[in-house]
Amino acid sequence: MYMQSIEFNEQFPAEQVVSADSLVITLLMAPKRFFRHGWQSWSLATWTDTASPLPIQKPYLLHAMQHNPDYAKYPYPNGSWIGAIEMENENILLLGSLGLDAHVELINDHLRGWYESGSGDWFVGYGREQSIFTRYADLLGRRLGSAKNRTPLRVWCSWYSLYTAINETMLIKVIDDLDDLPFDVIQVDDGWQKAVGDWEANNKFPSGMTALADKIKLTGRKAGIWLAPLIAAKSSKLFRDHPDWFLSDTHGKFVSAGFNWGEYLYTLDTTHPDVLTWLSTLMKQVHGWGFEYIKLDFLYGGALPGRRHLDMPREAAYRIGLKVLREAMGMDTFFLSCGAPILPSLGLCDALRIGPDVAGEWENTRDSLLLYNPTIPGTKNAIRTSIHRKWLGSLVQTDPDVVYFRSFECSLNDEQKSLLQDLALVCGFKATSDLPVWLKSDEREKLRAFLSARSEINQLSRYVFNVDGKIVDFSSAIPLPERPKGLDIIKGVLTGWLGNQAWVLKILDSIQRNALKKKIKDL
Ligand code: 9PG
Repeated sequence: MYMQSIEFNEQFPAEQVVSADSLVITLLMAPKRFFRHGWQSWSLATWTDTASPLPIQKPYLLHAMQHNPDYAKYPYPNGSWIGAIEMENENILLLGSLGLDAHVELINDHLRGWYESGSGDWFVGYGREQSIFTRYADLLGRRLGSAKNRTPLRVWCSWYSLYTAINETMLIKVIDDLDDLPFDVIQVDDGWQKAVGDWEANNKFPSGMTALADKIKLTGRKAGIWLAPLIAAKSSKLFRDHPDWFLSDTHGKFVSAGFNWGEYLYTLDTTHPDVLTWLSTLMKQVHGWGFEYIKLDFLYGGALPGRRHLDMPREAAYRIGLKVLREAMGMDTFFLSCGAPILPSLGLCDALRIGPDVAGEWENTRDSLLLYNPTIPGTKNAIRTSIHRKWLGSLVQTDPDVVYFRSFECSLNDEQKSLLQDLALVCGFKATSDLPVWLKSDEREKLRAFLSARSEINQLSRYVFNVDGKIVDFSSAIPLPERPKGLDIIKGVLTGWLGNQAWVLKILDSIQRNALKKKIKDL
């Protein structure tokens, strides 16, 4: 074990790079605030109050898909690769790894980072927040690379209106209805595939995926598609046919990649040669159908802890898989990674989702208060985490998820909608799922203006930006929910228990699907 320790003092250097398995910085006193950096796109990133550690988020069944699962119940302030603290003079001290498989914790006046296996370099920066993060990003770019494709694309994505209820007829109608709205990409999201793991068109797409891509391309736009190639649902043919391709633990039990679509999820071992061949063939096929914008989702699966065919650190194993996917889809394809571990995805994708999903509501009481879950879809959650990852913008296109212009099927008020739109401008990524038929004529024109404008952005302070001469303050999205009190504690325990039961999630999933089908039928 190669341990290093340094002491923080008045003459601390602005930056240094230290090599160590484990590096401890002894501070002058216990800090009040800690910058917590979540592992993957959806995991919480924010400044937290060290006086009251965050409650463990619920339900536990979803930890693998929302957290760095090994640290989901960690009792001290901690984060993936990065930890920073605020000083009295408003300077920050940042400890960030320059390699993968690293974690940082704060215990009283000790800020400590360690590599899960072996040794690596650490960046230690002290000074003004924005310049320290910029410098850290710069060094990360040199180690891990940065996106080559910097041209921002304006995307219409099917998810946040139609969800899994998409079908060929409906998408063709959307393509027609979008008419001359200035989108560069029409992206088909979840719902076209036979199963998660079986990436072939289902019977809602009888003409097949090539025909759909052709239809999109005829409008002069790129065709985009969603897949989650590293995971598979328990009921998929892939999982049944190739159980030996999936990650298991030391007892030989399959590693859970979470629970979604009413099913348990498992994850491929990206060190297995047959898996890599399968991934490569899949990507070539999807690209061959005509899709030139590919959103790969639930990518965290490839980096979950487990026993692999080749014994290597989990994030290094993930990166092997991601590289194969990237090369097979073609370097000219626009690659958006989502649900992706942040550092291990750098240099291999063009864009990265930097926060949880938005939703047509600001905050959901069940999820935020009773489950204390800041990763579950919701606009406040999405803004909070995305704004704390804006610093990644020099390395990759940062996707804060879609914006809403519609008032139909959306309870966000005008202020919340425009905050989300301003976030898109600040992050430089414009996307929406608003169905053209849902937009009133003034909403459609506002969307057109938003898509057409070029913006001038200036960061004034942590949460305040000058966006085209308008002062935009994201502070309203930052507070974490209040800790439950009184009766809510009991309700929280009960909700957490229910959320942990596969049968409950299965019922919820089928209720949601039926409600959606009904809604879509009226379109
Ligand atoms: C499709 C969606 C969309 C979306 C992605 C991702 O924690 N969760 O339970 C959770 C589930 C789904 C999810 C995010 C989090 O959404 O971010 O844009 O593509 O999959 O299924």
